[in-house]
Parts: sequence; C-alpha cells; structure tokens
Amino acid sequence: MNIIIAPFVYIDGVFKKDVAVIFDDIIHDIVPAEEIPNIYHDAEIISLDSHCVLYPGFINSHVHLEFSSNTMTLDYGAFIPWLESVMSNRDVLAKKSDEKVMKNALKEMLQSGITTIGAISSFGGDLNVCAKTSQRVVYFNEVVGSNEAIVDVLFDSFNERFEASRKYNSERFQASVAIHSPYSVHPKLLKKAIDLAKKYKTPLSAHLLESRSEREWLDENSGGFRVFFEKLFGIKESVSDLKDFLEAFNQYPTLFVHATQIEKGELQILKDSHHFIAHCPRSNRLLGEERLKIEALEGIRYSLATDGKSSNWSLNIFDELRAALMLHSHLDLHQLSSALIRSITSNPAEALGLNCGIIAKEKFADFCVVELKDTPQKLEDIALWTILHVQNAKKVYIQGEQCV
Ligand code: MCF
Ligand code: FE
Repeated sequence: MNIIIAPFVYIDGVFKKDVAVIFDDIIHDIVPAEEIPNIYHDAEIISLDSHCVLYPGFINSHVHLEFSSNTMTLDYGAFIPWLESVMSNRDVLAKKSDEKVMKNALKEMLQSGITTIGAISSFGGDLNVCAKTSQRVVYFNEVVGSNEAIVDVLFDSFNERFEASRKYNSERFQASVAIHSPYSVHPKLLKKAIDLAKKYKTPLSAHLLESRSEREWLDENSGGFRVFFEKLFGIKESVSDLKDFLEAFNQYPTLFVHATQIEKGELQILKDSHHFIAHCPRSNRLLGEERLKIEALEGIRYSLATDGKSSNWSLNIFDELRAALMLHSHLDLHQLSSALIRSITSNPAEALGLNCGIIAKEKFADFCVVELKDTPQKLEDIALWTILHVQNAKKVYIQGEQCV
C-alpha cells in the first residue's frame, strides 16, 4: 500500500488542504493527513512538497497519433485547404509518423500529466504503440466513406481493424468506434458502425460541425465542400441529413468533437441524449474556425482536448488549457479555470466511461502531481495558478505505478 500526503488535493471539483490518499492500483481511502489509520503503518509514504497539488491523471479525449510527424506540411488557416492538404499528404505523414515519433507524442502527453487518451486511429498504424504504452487508451477505430456502392467493403475493412484492436482489450486499453463526420460517412455505414459500438458497449465518438463549410454543405449543399466533393467524387449533394445523423446516436452517449458550428436545436438533441462535446481550441483556431461557445452549451459537458499534431503544435495539456483560458476572454477567469480542470478530469472520464478522472475510493490510482511556483493564498486560485504556471507534471502515477 502507498500513501500520498499532499498539501493540496483536487477532490469533487474543489481543492482540499492536507489530505492523505491511500492506494495500491486503486484508491482505498482519502483521509485528513493527520488521521491516517493505524492499519496502514507499513505503507510507503510519499510526502509532497509544500507547493504541490495532487490531481487525478488528466484525460486527453481526442488525439490523432498517426499524424504526429506533421509540423509544417499541412495548410493552416482555412478548413478545406487543410483537408485537401491532408488528402494529398496523408501517406507521407503516416509513413513519417513511425513508432518512434508516436512514442514521443505519447511521452509528451504523459509528461504533461495525461494518463488517459482517446486515440483516433485512421489506419491502425498506431495500434502497436497504443497497446504497449503505459497510458490508458480508448482506441477509437475511425470509419470513413460516403460511397454507398462500397459500404460493405468499407465496413469490412473497418471491422478488421476493430477486431485486430479488440485483441488488446484490457484494464488499460479499450477498442472503440469513431465516426469520421456527417459529411464523410454514408448513413448505412454509420448505422453499421454504431451497431458495432452498441454490440460491444464501446465508447463512441464523432467529429461534428467543425467548420463553416461543413454547415453550408449539410444545410444547403453549398460552399467549399460542394467544390471539394464534386471535384473528388462527382457528388453534388450531401449523403447525410444532419438531423438523421444525430438521431442515429439516440440514447447512446457519444463524444462529439469540435461542434463550433452547432446551433440551438442540435444542442437540445445532444442534451436530450446525454452526449458530450470535445473542445479543441487550438485546432479550431489553426484550421480557421470559430470558437466553441462553451457558455451556450445548455449544460452539455465538454472535455478539452489537443486533437492531433495535424492541427496543433504540441500535445501538452497545459498549452491547451492556457489557449482556452485566453480564447474565452469574456468569461470569469476563476470560473473558467475550474471548468477547464473539470474538462480534463471528471468530464472526459464520464464521456469515455472510465473508472478514473476523479480522486475517489475505488477509482484507479491515476495521479498527476504538479508543483506551483509558490504556496497559494486561496484554495480557489489553485486552478488558475496551475493553468498559468505549470508546463509539465512533477510526478505521474498510472494504476498506482509511478511513470514520471
Ligand atoms: O480533428 C482534426 C480535424 N478534423 C478532422 N479530421 C482530422 C483531424 N486531424 C486529423 N484528422 C484526420 C481524420 O481522422 O484527417 C482525415 C481523417 O483520417 C481527414 S478525412 C479523410
Ligand atoms: Fe480530430
């Protein structure tokens, strides 16, 4: 048994002073530091320094490891040119994103305290590193394809990847299903993929309403996607109706990614079905898109995520937190800081059905210890000081084992 004695601990969305957390692979007890029960006299004691804060391990709910080699290859600034640059450079980028590059990406996340990732896999090239890493992985096999004539072929190849990943299912790894987007997945393929997620009760995720072009295409068959689809596939009309797309997820809580163009009616649908939103502010900014209006989410919970290096310059969660803090500049600074900490802990844990993301009895002993610059004057300031002053974790534990 181990005991971490911390001057500050993040519990139930607030910071508590002088707390002892007793754990092996899971958390057994949480007590005031001066009241550690005698039965634990043999336990190893880890006393944290006076400026340290104990958090649950952070969760990055949306990342594309297979594009980790990108730095200056893809076109930033507008969505369609970016997508075109992905199409023409995918093979090169995927090849360059070898195991070493992806391992470094995982390490960058781990060092910033990320103990769980939602990894979107386009080709399965990241399966090995994800199966071997010490982090918890929700491995999202992504399905894509809008051509009705080859739905079965597309599904079979997706299902093959899904089956290959299912072999690695464990306490730390879960083979799951991701839908690329409403504009790129045929309704028949969508149904088959969602049925698979339901059959195996896996987490489910989908990019949704990421760009203005997507909105125009789905609403009116116009805009940048009209040119894109006509040129590429000779298609003049969207294969999906947005409402039907969302209804296909009815009653199966899903993590919808981006949603920068979401409107009231769609928010209501997400709310009614208890869905979640993943918020990737730096990715949205770099692809020339608007801000997700987190103040208008009507109670829908969101998780902050980095997206991949295909649309970001780092996978460090503190970089993402700071970007979000600056982006939503009209929101109260302290309330936003607290909400952002929730968005990388308890919210994504619920969205992905994980037994971590909070410090509570019976949860996995996944922790991130950060060191502040000084002793905080007020407990309410700790979220803000963490976001402003931390670049990397001081210590990281996954399932009770120290990895950083
Ligand atoms: O989340 C970002 C932007 N939105 C959509 N897709 C991707 C992102 N980063 C990488 N992608 C991948 C996606 O998984 O790009 C491809 C897919 O493989 C585009 S569609 C063929
Ligand atoms: Fe993405």
